[in-house]
Amino acid sequence: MYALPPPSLRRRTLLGSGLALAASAMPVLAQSKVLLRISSPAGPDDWHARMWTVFKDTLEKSAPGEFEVQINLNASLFKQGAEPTAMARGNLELSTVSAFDIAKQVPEFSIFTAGYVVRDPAQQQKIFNGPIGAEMFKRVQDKMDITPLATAYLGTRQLNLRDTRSVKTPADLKGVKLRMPGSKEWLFLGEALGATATPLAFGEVYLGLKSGTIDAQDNPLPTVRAAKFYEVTKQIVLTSHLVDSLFIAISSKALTALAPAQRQKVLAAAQAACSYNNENRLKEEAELVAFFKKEGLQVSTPDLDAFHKAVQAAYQNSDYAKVWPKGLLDRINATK
Ligand code: KDO
Repeated sequence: MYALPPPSLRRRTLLGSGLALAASAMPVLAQSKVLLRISSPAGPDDWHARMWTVFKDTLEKSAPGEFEVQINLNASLFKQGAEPTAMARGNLELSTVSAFDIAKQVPEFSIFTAGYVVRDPAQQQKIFNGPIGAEMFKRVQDKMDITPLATAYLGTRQLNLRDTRSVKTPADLKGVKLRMPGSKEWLFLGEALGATATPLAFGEVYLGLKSGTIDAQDNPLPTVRAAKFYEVTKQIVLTSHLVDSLFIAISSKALTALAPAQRQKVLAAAQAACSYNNENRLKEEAELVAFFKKEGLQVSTPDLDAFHKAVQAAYQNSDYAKVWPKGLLDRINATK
């Protein structure tokens, strides 16, 4: 697991100036709880929403009475994608950030937004808990003023269609209005899959599918269940195009203001939350095809080779690949 915040932060906070020391003493002097506000677009029934309760409970056990953890779901505090800026400004302490959120400010992180790069959840954990993760998270810290603490497996993204159709290759998705979250990195992925990508916030997807303003959405199966998208769709195509990650991140300002022992406890709570999410999500992901079939959905597997080739070619020929650090793709591929 990711043991400690990367060295640049440790230098600034643990070995740093009197300012850091004064800041770390603040919560005790004030005799008040440290406020940790969390914002997430997830609905309460998804594992990466429930994991925040594990975070809160773990912290309450390791540091009784020291923290006030406020969990805000359904994008009720900040809209989806606005969390990193809010954390950098000190208006929010914690959230989950995606590779897509990061790539907006750290373009080389787009390697993790590319379809069919990360192979499976086990490899994902090895990548982000090893040297690649440490290097890439340092770039995030330096540029974004947030500190990634632990990596949650959001699941493997699949296509979910409002009406049934035969989908074997990307060409079969021509003209399909595929909802993607709202950023150019997400839209690129949707287009690489062969569809017509259209941006929409997560909270509007259910109604978009119901009313027919969109034809399809992509998300991991546990989210299709938790957000009840299966009620308003007829087909799942198991493209498995993205082994998706969410990083629990904390505002670096907030982290710096904590006493060293508190930092460790927050880190341990984030790791416990991710472990809870990862275990439950993996287990559920394995069971859900049967559940969706029972609910009357058609579940099909396309020509995965055709999808791999088309998506990988789209990225290799794009500007995204130009800024990927030299050799990183090979190092990712070699991570077993
Ligand atoms: C989504 O909007 O499709 C997405 O899956 C994108 C993720 O990065 C993440 O924001 C997620 O939604 C939310 O946490 C809701 O599950």
